Amino acid sequence: WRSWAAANVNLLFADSSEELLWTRNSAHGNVWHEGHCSVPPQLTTFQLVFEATRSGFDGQLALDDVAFVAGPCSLPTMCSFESQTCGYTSSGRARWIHQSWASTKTGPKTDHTLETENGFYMLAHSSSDVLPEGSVTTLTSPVRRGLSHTECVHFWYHTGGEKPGTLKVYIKPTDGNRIQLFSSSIRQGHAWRHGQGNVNWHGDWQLEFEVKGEGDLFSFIAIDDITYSTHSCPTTDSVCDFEKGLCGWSNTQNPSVDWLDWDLTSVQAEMFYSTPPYDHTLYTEEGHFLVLPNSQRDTATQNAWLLSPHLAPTKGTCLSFWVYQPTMCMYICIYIIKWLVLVVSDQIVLEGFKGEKGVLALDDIRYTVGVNCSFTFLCILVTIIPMILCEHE
Ligand SMILES: [Ca+2]
Ligand SMILES: [Ca+2]
Ligand SMILES: [Ca+2]
Repeated sequence: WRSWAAANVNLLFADSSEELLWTRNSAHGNVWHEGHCSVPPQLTTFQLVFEATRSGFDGQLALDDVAFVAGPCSLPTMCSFESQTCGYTSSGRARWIHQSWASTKTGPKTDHTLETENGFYMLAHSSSDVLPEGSVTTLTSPVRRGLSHTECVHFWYHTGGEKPGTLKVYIKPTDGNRIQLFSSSIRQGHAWRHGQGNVNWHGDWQLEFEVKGEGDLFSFIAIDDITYSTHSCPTTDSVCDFEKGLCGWSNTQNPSVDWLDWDLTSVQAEMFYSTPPYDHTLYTEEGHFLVLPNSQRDTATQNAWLLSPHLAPTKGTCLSFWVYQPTMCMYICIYIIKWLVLVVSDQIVLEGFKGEKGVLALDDIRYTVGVNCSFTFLCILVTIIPMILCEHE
C-alpha cells in the first residue's frame, strides 16, 4: 500500500460492534507486503472487515491472497505494535509492557509508527527497583521458519534516563546457542533510533530483545516497528541507493511538518505515478528510487519530509544526493556541506515540494562524516554537462 492514512482489519460482531485487530499507516513502497493478523478465539459468529482510510491525497491500496490458518500466527514481517503484540512474549526479571504514552504517562511520549501519544510500542522499565543492576528482561518473537537467504531485521528503539542499560538483540535458534545481532548501551536522548542486523539461519529461530539493568533510579528502553526485508542489511548507513529499502531514512507522519510521503518505486513496477525513465544507481527500469506522489496537481505545493537516521555529533558532514527535477531531464547531483552542532546529535531533512508538473525523484543519498567532499569535483562535473546538453522540457 502507498500513501494511505491507514489500512485496518476489524472484527465485526452480530450486534454491529467492531474491534480493531490490525492497522498499518503511511507509505510502504510500491511492493507487496505480507501481513499477519491474530484473530482471538470467538464464542459467537463474526466477520472480518478490511478497511482503508484516505488521508486526502494520492494513493492506492491493494489486497491479495487472504488465508485463514488454524493456530497462532508465525512471526510477521512487520510489527508496529498498534492494536496487538504480534505474538511477542516477555520473560525474565521484569515484564515488557505493551503501551502508549496516553495510556500510562510513562515511557517515550510518542511512538515511532504514528508519532502520536496514542501510538503503541513495547516498553521495558530498567529502573533499579524493577530491573536491578545486572538482571535482564527479554522480549521474544514467535518462531520463524528457517531462511534460504540472508534477511535484514530493522527496528526502532528509544532509551530514557541517564543509565538506561544495555539493549542486545539475538537470534535464538530452536536448537543451539544465541547469536548476537546488535548491541547498544549509550544514552540516546529523546529520539527513536534505527537498529538493524543480518539474519541467516537455516533452522527455525526466534528474535530476542534483551535489556540488562544498569541501576538507574528512572530509566527505560522501548522498541517499535520491527520489520524484515528480504535483502541483507545495507553495509553502511552512509550510502543509500534504495535498492534494499530505505536504509534507516524514513518518512514522518507528523502532520505539523508535512502532508505527503516519499514513495519507494521503480520504473518497471510503477503503474500510477510518472517517474524518471531510469534510476540513478543502475540506470535501469529495475532500479529503485523515491518519488513524490504527483498525480493530483490540485495539491501542488504540498510537501514531504525524508528524515535521515539520527547522526552522531560530528565536526561536519558532506551530504550528496541525486535529484530528478521537473525542469531537468536528467538526474542532477546536489551536495551540501552541513556543519552539525557538536553538542547534540542531529537528523538531516530532505524536503520535497509537489510542483505544477513534472517529476521529482531522489536516489543515491550519501553522507560522509568528516567533510572534505572528495567526490565533490566529480559530482559537479557530472551535473554541469547534462545541464548544458539537456533541453529543458
Ligand atoms: Ca507503534
Ligand atoms: Ca510524511
Ligand atoms: Ca537506486
